[in-house]
Amino acid sequence: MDIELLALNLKELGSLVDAELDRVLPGAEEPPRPIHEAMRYSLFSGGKRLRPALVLMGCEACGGERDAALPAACAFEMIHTYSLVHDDLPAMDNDDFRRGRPTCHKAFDEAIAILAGDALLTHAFELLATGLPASCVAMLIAEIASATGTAGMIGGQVADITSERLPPDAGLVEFIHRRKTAALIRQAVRTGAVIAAAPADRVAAVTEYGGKIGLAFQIADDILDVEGTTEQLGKTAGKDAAQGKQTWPAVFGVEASRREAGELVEQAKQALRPLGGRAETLCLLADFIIARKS
Ligand code: GRG
Repeated sequence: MDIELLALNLKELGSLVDAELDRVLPGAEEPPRPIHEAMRYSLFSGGKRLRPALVLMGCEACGGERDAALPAACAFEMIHTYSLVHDDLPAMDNDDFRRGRPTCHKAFDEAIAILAGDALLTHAFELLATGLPASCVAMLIAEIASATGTAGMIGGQVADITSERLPPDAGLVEFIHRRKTAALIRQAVRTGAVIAAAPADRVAAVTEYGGKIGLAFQIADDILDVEGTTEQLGKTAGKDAAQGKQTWPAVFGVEASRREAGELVEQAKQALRPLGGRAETLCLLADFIIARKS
């Protein structure tokens, strides 16, 4: 399989996830309308659907059925979208554009954007509680809550906000990236492996892969913020430097960052060796994560 086939695979998985999200979300007409319109506005706005694809691919790479992982895949996209909606708020990164169109608080208002983010998060956990296999539902809910709470995504976001304009610091940027971004990506692919009832060594292999591509993803994102355009990214380019953020290029420079992302991807692919040929799609996805232009 080459990168074009991966693109087709991602498109197919994205369509599957979109159809399921449409099915499980309250309709835009359902009262109270503004919140359901806002949730749908932010979810159906052209995201890459990387995290749900990782849930589905992680499950398939471990011999599981795609359908068993679909509710969890949708839950990860809801959690990810909630984080973007809240991150864009004036109290946080204060951004006007996301996924190529006005951010949720610009298209609606701040109160609705806050509530839409909250509702996406709570809906995600409802979906997990009702859609995960009975054998692993409690364990996965605890793990996903931890990966998205103060030990993970929220903790990383707090460190990100509170370290703006501090001198670039290698330890700090790794602390932020591992929590803000890598924790959710790592948990997405791990969740797929657990749903497939994979043996512990395979779950561990997939989890190691997830942590490494998660960090590589954020380093690639930092590089894109330096080198990409607003049009290409669908969000304001060059904001990290303007806000004095802790980024990989700010600490190590762009070229060293590119090298580090490449090495992490190679290590991630190595980690998948116990899975053999079944891991081919995940390996290609790792390459895509650092080759992407948006
Ligand atoms: C507000 C609780 C809370 C957390 C915010 C994830 C995050 C923490 C903030 C979002 C902004 C940001 C820079 C996140 C880092 C991860 C990242 C690069 C997200 C964008 O992910 P993509 O490129 O987005 O997969 P699409 O739109 O394709 O889904």
